[in-house]
Amino acid sequence: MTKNQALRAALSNGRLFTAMSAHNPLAAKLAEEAGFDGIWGSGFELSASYALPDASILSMATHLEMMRAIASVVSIPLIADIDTGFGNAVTVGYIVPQYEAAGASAIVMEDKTFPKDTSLRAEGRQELVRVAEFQGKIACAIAARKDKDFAVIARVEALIAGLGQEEALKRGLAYEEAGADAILIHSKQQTPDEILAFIQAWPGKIPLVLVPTAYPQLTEADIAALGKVGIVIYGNHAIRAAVGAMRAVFAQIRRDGGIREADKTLPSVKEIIALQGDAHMRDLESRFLR
Ligand code: SPV
Ligand code: MG
Repeated sequence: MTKNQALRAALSNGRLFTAMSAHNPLAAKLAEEAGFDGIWGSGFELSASYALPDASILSMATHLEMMRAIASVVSIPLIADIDTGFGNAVTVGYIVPQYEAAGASAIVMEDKTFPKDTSLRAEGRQELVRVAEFQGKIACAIAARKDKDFAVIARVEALIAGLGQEEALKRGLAYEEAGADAILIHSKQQTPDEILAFIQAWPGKIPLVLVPTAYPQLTEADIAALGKVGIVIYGNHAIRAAVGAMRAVFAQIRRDGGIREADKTLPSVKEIIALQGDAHMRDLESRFLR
């Protein structure tokens, strides 16, 4: 089964697919090692890793190259976060084949205006494009894909923009009609109520995708029991884990005036060399270095 087929199957087999965020290939490898079904190529994480806001500041080329690097080191599907599609429907028609060629198995495109603001920022600028315009962007993404198993996931930001359930449901259905393979419905409410109300009311035939960052109480078992959700994305846990771990170790080294104590808590250099793909290099060395 190809990576695209594995993700496609997840959208129809009724089993919840779990995707962990990554901002570089090493994080993606660790997510695969931990047993996640796929990788979320998060724009938020990549922006954060450059210490920049997630607000259409990094270029498409920067994101695309990171997706290529991630896809080349993992054997699980990569879902690429293409934000607003970096432009209009015509732009989308050019970038989708590039993401597909880079090894992504799906794109998620959101119905916000370009330049976007990140969804979970307090008082962020959340403006949506017209429904017809976004339907055109989805239809163009579908027309542009080469492999029919490459998934086009439409992301509804109506709840993030405070436009309410009716608008969110209307947009979800309009995007399904335009050909989307799944609907990512995003919410920044700190309880699952808003998202649960949407899921209960969702009349569409295609599965939903959740990013429960703001409402972490909802477990995978809870989500699976709802029956309508195909994918859960953990949106920023790699970068937050990295920030927490680096802060703690850096502070300890400053406190101790040296690395002796901190060293005991860290993965060994040998472990990092293994993660760099040492086994493959040793194989090449033994076979071809003459
Ligand atoms: C991302 O991880 O880049 C996302 C999810 O799009 S969120 O940051 O919650 O909008
Ligand atoms: Mg994003």
